[in-house]
Amino acid sequence: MLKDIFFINNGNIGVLNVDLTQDNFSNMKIISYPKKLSDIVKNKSISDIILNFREKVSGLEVGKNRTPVLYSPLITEGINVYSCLISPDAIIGLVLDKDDNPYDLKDVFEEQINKYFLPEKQKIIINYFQLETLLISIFIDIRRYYDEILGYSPFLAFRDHGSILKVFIFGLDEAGKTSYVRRITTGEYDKNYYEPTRQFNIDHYTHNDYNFIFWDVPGQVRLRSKWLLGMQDSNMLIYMVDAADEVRFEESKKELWNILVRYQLEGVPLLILANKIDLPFALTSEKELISHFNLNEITNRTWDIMTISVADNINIKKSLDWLSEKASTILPDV
Ligand SMILES: Nc1nc2c(ncn2[C@@H]2O[C@H](COP(=O)(O)OP(=O)(O)O)[C@@H](O)[C@H]2O)c(=O)[nH]1
Ligand SMILES: [Mg+2]
Repeated sequence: MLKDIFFINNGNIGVLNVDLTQDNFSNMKIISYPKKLSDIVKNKSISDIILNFREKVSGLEVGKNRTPVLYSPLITEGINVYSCLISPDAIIGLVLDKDDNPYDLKDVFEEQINKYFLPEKQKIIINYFQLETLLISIFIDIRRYYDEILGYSPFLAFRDHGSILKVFIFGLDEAGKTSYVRRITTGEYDKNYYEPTRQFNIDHYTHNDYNFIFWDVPGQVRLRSKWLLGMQDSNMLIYMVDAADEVRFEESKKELWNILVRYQLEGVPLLILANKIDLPFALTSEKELISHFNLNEITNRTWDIMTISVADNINIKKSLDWLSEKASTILPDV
């Protein structure tokens, strides 16, 4: 089973220029998901892994044509690592269970690397936020591959076998996205809940035997351009609106339509959740919401709207039922 994915470079993604054969790794940047690499391998082993990488890096031709190079898998300090040099100075690695055969993953790993890290595609990665999205996306794709192709028992202790459905939740900041996912996965709501600074929340939840992975991404203006990247391969979309914040309806409508017109996401079912109907001034009329957001003009997918309150736990289960009903049309055999 794939346990973790990590990325290492010199801490400057804009300029991929570190020489891994140098001794100085003081600026080294490590990103990993879902766990911190240091929690998995302990500090001593990270440096061992890197030493191993360095030995392999020297003499490689990667610097010339910048083509990714898949390393042979290695077990170092009991850790099973399968990695790829994606540029002269950056490595992506998979941490596997000790008994796993890394070559089972060769095809899917190569496919993912080619999808995102061929020289001409590297340009699109402009910051760590995007990079983290990519890592998570690759992680999920490889996990899906384990489940669906290799037939491993599903990850995260899912009760029943079933494929994983990616549900992408977007919407303006403060709409209640993070509270919604937290309500679903923990049953709790706390208006003073302090959201961790992590830029992404990815959580899983099983409902009616369907395994959902919720992607909850930040809605701040400066991050909205990244939505499209994380949405790739989504099975369903949830758009969250703050029904009590009519002042921002226009802005919210614009962001929704920015995504709806993208051809990449055509056909992906959409559920619009109008949240915070516990507040006295919230707009609770579905009809009016539909007209505010021009929802009747959506023709390239199935969609629905629900008014909800995460705070008062209104219609949360109903929204999950909607997701599993759509899931049954995507995965009829589960
Ligand atoms: N009254 C009310 N407040 C809510 C509800 N859901 C979320 N909030 C509050 O709205 C604010 C933003 O929520 P958050 O989940 O962080 O929104 P996000 O930015 O979309 O992730 C927080 O203060 C929440 O406590 C709701 O159903 N009713
Ligand atoms: Mg949030």
